[in-house]
Amino acid sequence: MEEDQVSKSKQDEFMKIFKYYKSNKSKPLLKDVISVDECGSDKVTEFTPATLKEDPRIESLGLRNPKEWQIVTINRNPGLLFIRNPFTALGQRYWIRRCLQEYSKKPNRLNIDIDGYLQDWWTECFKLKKCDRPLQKKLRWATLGYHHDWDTKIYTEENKSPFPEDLAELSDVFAELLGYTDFKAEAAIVNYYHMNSTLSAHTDHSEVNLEAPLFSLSFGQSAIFLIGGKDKSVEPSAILLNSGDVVVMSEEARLCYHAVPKILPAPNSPWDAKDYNSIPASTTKFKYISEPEEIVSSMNENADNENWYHFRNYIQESRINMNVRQVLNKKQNSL
Ligand SMILES: O=C(O)CCC(=O)C(=O)O
Repeated sequence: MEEDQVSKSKQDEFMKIFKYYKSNKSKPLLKDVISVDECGSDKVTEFTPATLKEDPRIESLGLRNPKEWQIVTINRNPGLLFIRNPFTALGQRYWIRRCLQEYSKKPNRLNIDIDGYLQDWWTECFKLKKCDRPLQKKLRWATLGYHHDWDTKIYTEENKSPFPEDLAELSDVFAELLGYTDFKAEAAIVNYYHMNSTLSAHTDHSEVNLEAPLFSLSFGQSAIFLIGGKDKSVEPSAILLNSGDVVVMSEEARLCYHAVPKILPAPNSPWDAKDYNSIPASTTKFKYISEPEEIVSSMNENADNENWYHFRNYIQESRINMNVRQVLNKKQNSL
């Protein structure tokens, strides 16, 4: 092979693996996909941050006791942290519902905005009583806080709306427990995937602050997540993400290429696990949530199976990923 052909084929290492897992013609083998529950210390390393402690906010946010969390680093990918589903079943239900019913409302931006203005997509889907499946399937992303501009990739003060208090609080809890000081959630993309959806290779580099970690939370159907290096010549690791799993991209991993070549059926339905009992009223002090009673009552609404029926129907065939970023540098107040 000529020298430039060799270097081209090296450059395409990421794409080669992406295409392999994406393929529907020849079904990919999953033997090299890291499943944190099943793999050994050659692939992952258990990690208990010194900052991991109980936090009075966790129950109201739908999280389990951090002492029970399984946290690992991925040996091939320094800076990448993985938390195996730290959510209760009620917590999974709450966050799935928020993504569908609340984060899809104005003033947040949606991919379907170009088809015409919809104030409230989820309600619109049920306007005629029967679910409008085609409209439901059209939603692919919503942006919150500083809105990601898909063309320019530049955030601006003019293109910004209030960041949801509950998601800011949840991100703050993860950041504090994992020892990332001063993290502030300022922008998020919510991705809505169906069984044939993919997300191509990219890096997230629009934020002014590239030192702050990026938190990526997955719910619903499973996915193969690829993460490689700073260019596409690095062969990516393939990691299985199940409902509730949290990936943190920090340090060296923050600017690495990543992608989702495949959505897979979830092996189980943790949103229907047995622990979806109501939680008690909270007197907890929150940093961002201004109405603590509201989050507790919204969380508890989901314990009612009838209430949760439409959300279950959606998530049984879809995956939702929320990825949360800090945009500004410490002490910077605006762009
Ligand atoms: O869906 C995922 O797990 C990844 C999403 C992502 O990389 C992004 O939105 O930038």
